[in-house]
Amino acid sequence: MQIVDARVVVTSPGRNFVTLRIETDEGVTGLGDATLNGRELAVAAYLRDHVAPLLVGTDPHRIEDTWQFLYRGAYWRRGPVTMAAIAAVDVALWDIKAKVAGLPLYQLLGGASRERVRTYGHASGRDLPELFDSIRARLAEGYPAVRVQTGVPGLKLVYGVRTGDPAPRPAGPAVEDWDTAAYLRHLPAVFEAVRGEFGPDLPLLHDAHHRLTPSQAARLGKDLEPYDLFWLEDCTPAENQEGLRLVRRHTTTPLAIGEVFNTVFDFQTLVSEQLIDYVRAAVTHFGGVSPLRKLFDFAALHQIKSAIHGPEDISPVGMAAAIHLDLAVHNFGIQEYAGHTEATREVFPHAYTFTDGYLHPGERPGLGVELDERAAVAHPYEPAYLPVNRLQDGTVHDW
Ligand code: EZ4
Ligand code: CO
Repeated sequence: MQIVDARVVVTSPGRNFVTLRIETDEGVTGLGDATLNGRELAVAAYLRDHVAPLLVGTDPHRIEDTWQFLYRGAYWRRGPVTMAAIAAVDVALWDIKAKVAGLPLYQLLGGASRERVRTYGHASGRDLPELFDSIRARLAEGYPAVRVQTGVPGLKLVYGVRTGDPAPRPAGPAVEDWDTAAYLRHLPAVFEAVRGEFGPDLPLLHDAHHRLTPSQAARLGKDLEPYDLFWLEDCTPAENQEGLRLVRRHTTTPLAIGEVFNTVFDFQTLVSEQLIDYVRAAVTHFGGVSPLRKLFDFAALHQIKSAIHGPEDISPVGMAAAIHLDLAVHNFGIQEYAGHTEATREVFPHAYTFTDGYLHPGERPGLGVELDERAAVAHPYEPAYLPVNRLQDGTVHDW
């Protein structure tokens, strides 16, 4: 069996997605997600100009060898553009192998370790009434766990808090504002109110989106302990992994990190010293199913669980790959799931299902996702940026 074509499709059914389609001489095709939010065309060019020509003529069954060839062979290792491109190849090759085997991908990963995949959804509000409505909406959709993001008095636009307006696509990044002291004062009261309204049983998560120093994160974790969070996410930029030692010493609030990481080296200290409880990498940004499976096996040695990144900017192809892994690995924790627009579901018809807050990959051979290229061309690429975040004096802050 040989690869005869590797094509990149960029489409924007509500937001931009980059998809790799690999075709073989036996007519079996595979799909991979290469979407890097806000930098989509860099990955498309990396794949189209540098990777696709190397794939033609090679054996699609050699998944591990192809991964090592693309990773080591480039010499310039790591980085989100490189690893998203390699991820798309890896996932497309797993799709092909599973289709040839006539099995859903999870069967090739060891088979199901559970019946279904627990998810969490996103709730947010500028104030408590809006937040409570948003949590109720997620519960009505069936979500068994909810991530809670809140406005902060005095700040106009805060990460993860929907304004009610349609998603803007400004020419440049939207500017959000930030005040760490105001946030640290406000957040515990919000969780107290949410616990008061929704009771002790509902698993609650919160994403601090890399904004705190280790000592600030330690204080926040401690202040949130009475509200029994499922996790506190990205409490501090963890490029300095040793910084998590301080956070860990001061709080028992569970910690989740890793959606911007792209290799196991980013997790090495965090995992080997058991400084976190959940690894948050995405199939799409971590180089695919092959390396993510290795990360989960490494994490399992330290009682750390999986929690694959799954916001709207992971395409249904990337989501499907995540769900197959979730079903298969023993140390599964939870899956982030934000759903997709109607137009996205039309462009990417898929077998996976979301029922009563739980995902299942379905039984179709391969990933169980298709790309309707006719539907895709109706949604051409639109330039879009992630927001940036500034302090009140104008200084750029982590967003
Ligand atoms: O901000 O995927 O936990 N989820 C998140 C996401 C990220 C986006 C960035 O593209 O933090 O919503
Ligand atoms: Co996050």
